[in-house]
This record gives sequence, C-alpha cells and structure tokens, in this order.
Amino acid sequence: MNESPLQTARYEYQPKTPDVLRDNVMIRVGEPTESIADRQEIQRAFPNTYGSPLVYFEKSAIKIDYPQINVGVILSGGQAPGGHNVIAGLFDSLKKLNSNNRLYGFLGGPGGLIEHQYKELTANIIDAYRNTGGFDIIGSGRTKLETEEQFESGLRICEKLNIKAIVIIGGDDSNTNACILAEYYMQKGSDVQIIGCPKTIDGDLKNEMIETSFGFDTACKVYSELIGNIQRDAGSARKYWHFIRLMGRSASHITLECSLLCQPNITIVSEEVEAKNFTLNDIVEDIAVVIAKRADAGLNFGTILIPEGLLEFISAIKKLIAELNDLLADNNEILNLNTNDQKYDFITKILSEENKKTFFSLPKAIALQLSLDRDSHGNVQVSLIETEKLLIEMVGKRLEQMKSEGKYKGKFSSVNHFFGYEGRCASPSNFDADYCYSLGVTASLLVVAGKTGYMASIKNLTAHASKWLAGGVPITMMFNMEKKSGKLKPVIQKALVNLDGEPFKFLQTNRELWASAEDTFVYPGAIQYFGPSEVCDKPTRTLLLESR
Ligand code: FBP
Repeated sequence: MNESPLQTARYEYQPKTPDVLRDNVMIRVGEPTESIADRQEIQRAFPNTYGSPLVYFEKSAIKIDYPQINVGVILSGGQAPGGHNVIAGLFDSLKKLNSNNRLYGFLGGPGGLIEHQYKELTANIIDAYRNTGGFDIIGSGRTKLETEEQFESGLRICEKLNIKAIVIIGGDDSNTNACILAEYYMQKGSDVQIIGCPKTIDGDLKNEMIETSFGFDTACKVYSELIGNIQRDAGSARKYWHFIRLMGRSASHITLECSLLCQPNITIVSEEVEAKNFTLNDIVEDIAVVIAKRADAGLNFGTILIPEGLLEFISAIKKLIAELNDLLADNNEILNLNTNDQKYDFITKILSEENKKTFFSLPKAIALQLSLDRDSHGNVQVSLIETEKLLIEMVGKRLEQMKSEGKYKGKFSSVNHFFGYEGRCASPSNFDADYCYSLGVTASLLVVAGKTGYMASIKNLTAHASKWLAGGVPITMMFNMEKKSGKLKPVIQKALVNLDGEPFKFLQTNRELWASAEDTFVYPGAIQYFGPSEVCDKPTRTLLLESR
C-alpha cells in the first residue's frame, strides 16, 4: 500500500488513555436509572433492560483471570473520524484481558450481522488501521436492525461463532436499535450482550453522561480549516460572499463549533430559527441587511455558515416535511415514478392545501429534494438539500429589490460550498484518537462485566486524558417517544443546540461585531498531530465552553 509519511507516523501514535483503564480494573455499580421522558412507555417497551444502574470503572489491585470470549463489532451509519481506534482499543483490551480472546468484524454495517458477512480482526489488520480515518477496516452501512427475523439471523451467527457480545459503534438511531436488540436477546433468554459506542460527527448524541460523540472534534477542525482558508480568500479578493452549508443533519452543533473557531460574518443556527419562529423570508431579510450594511462600509465580501438541517426548523417547511414523511411511508409508488415531473405532480395532488402552498413557494428543485426517499430510520436526507443555493437565490433577489429602493448600493457575487463528506473520514485528531481508543477499551470492560444495553461513556473530557473517567450508561436512560415514519417509537433523544448554553451565548455576544467589522475572521489552520499539547490535544470550543 502507498502511504504518506504522516500516515506511517500516525500508526505509531500511542493513544492517551485514562489512568483508571491502564491496569487492573473493577466495576462500581451506581444508582438505578430512569429514562429522560415517557417513563411508563419506555419501561413497557424495555422490561428487561430498563432502569439498569450506571456503572463506573475504577483501578483495582486485583488481577482477574477472565475466561476466553469472542466479540463482534459493527460500524453503523455515517463515517466519523476515530472509528478505527474504537476497534483498536477494543481489540487491544480484549487481548490484554485474555490473549485467546477473538474479535470479529461484521462487514458493511448492521447488514453484515444479518447476512453473516464477517471477518476475524487480527493484530496485522488492526495495526494497519491504527489512528487512521474512515470506516474501511470493515465498512459501514445504514441497515436498520428492527425485525425479529433480523434479530434471529444475528443470533444464529453469534451462536455459530460463539460470540458473547456485539459492540455497535453508531449514532442515536443505531444505538436505539442496539438497545432494542439487547432487549430482544434478553427476552429470548439469550446470553448475547449488546454494547453501544457514541459515534457521529453531528455531535447530537450527547447528554449528561455522554459529553460528546466521537468524530465531532476532527470533523469540525477539518471544516474550520477550510472555512478559515475561504475567509482568507474572501478578505484578500474582497469580492465574494461565501455561503457555506455544513453537515449535521438536524442539530447545528457543527455550524456553531465552526463559527466559534472561525468567527464568520453570519451564522445561522437552526434551533434559534425554530425558537424565534423565523420564516424563510425572515432569514433572507437578516442576511440581506448584513450584506447591505457591510456594502455601505465598502465590504462586499463575507462568509455565512448554514446548518444542513435548516429547512426542517422553519415551521411551515417542518409541517410540509412531516406530511411528506407520512405520504412517503404510505405511498411507496411515489418513489417508483420515473421522472421528477411525475413525482412533483403526484405529490401536489395529495398534499393538504396548507402544505401545498409551502411546496409551491419553494423552487422546484428544492421541493423535489425534500421529497426524496427517507433513510432507513425515516430521516430526510438533508445532505442532499441544497439550502445554500436556495438562500443565494433568495438573497440575490432581495438585494435587487433593496437596490431599487435605494437601500443597497453594493455588488453581490456569491460562491456556494457544502462541507460534509470532506470531514467524515479525516485522520482523527489526537483528541478523537485518544477518546475513541478509550471508548473501545471501556466497551471491552462492559462486555466482561456482563453488561448489555449499555453505552460506553468517557467523561471529564476537557481534562488531560489521564484524568478521564470511564463507565457505562444504560441506553434506555436516553430514551423518549418520538414520531418516526409515521409512528410513535422509543428513540434516543437527539441533543439539539441549547440556546441557553455557553457556546450559543458566546456566539450571540459576538455576532454583531463579527457581522460588521472588517477583520474579525480567525484562520484555525490544519489539525496538528505532533507538537505542544495546547495546540494538538485541545478539545472542541463547545466542550470547553460547556464545562465552564
Ligand atoms: P450519522 O448520524 O450516522 O453519524 O451520520 C451523520 C451524517 O454525516 C449527517 O451529518 C449527514 O446528513 C448524513 O450523515 C449523510 O448521510 P449519508 O452518508 O447516508 O449520505
């Protein structure tokens, strides 16, 4: 394989781990837990796994001789930097616990479990992926584990390979299904345990016990490098407005973190849009006003950050999407129609009058993007909706109107960008490399402790890695009831941006200055892997501000 010198050097990087995980470890059992909402419904749905206690790992003077076990691992959903290190941490720790332990990787996501596609992960394979980005060691996929047939098929391969536990590395949806699987196996009297690990660049799998999901740090640093470069270009050429859409599906954590790192002129936060009940026109007006003001100061350039899920947070469009979700769930034939025109016509015939108005108010391309097939978990595929282009078109029109009214004297030239896939497979930052490796080690300890329906948790993440705390959180603790594909279901509650939280408050305090001043841009530069700790190991601004 051809390798860059950096890649070769990164293989040698030794992830930093919490002191508590270094030598012999014992488990401390905490208080029983409750789900964050809808307790009765969740308890009814998860009679076996509901209410399990929190657990913590502590140093121990006693070495335990663990029996030999086999474990399976699955990478689920979108790629996130550090996934390979979760597997490396899991592998190393399993071997340390008993050198005869074996690790099987299921190929291509949860589908590999159902279809019995797997490979044994050996030291040679693991060594070739240490501290690297991507999920290519075993591949990932979005197959949803939901039917009894799938669960039974999974059980058959676990029995065949004598697998004691499966570690599912995924986001909120995948961990929701991990818990459903854990509950099913318990109900069936099977001993197969399921352990989750919190993955997603979106940063929306977090709560009291999960401070952040892995991959968020690296992805935001990659996007921020690119945004910083664009800002340098914008300030040098002084002729373009850059509309930059950033991944993050629903929550605006990525947009907010990049904003804190780069200080762009305008940052749109979906959660704020929803809280203030902004319409699309309100957003366009706000952008146009800033552009006009900067033009008055001779600054016909700037940067605007846009979260990819924005449209879902605008009340009228949210209603439209909800109806489209139900229509798509009930009318499979829409997806089989051959042309976009046929699809558009079909939808307009069955939409309610109120939502039809919104549908027609959008450019046809965007209306069709909103009508695309949902992913296997019922989510709109927001990465395919070109909101930045929609805003450019609408802002351009509004500025022309303002010009005719004498309210705008500038020149508007725009460039559109979408940063998403660029960041998902980047080489993990030291933070993500350390965090992920520690999550893998923690997952192995939860397995040998006999836990199921738990998520590995590493806390105190703004401290030096040696001071991090490790434990396990019952997944049912994170559940609430939500409507998915037209039905109320128990799911892990997504963490949206908290408008009362320190990260958003920091943006709010500085927003006006960043909008109007000539030079407040910050250029974060590339991720640094070698060098002083304050440059290389720094966690996200979001984590730092949240822990104040
Ligand atoms: P996960 O929630 O599975 O981690 O994926 C998040 C994400 O990267 C979103 O930011 C984005 O909207 C989506 O995946 C894109 O999905 P796909 O990889 O299927 O195009």
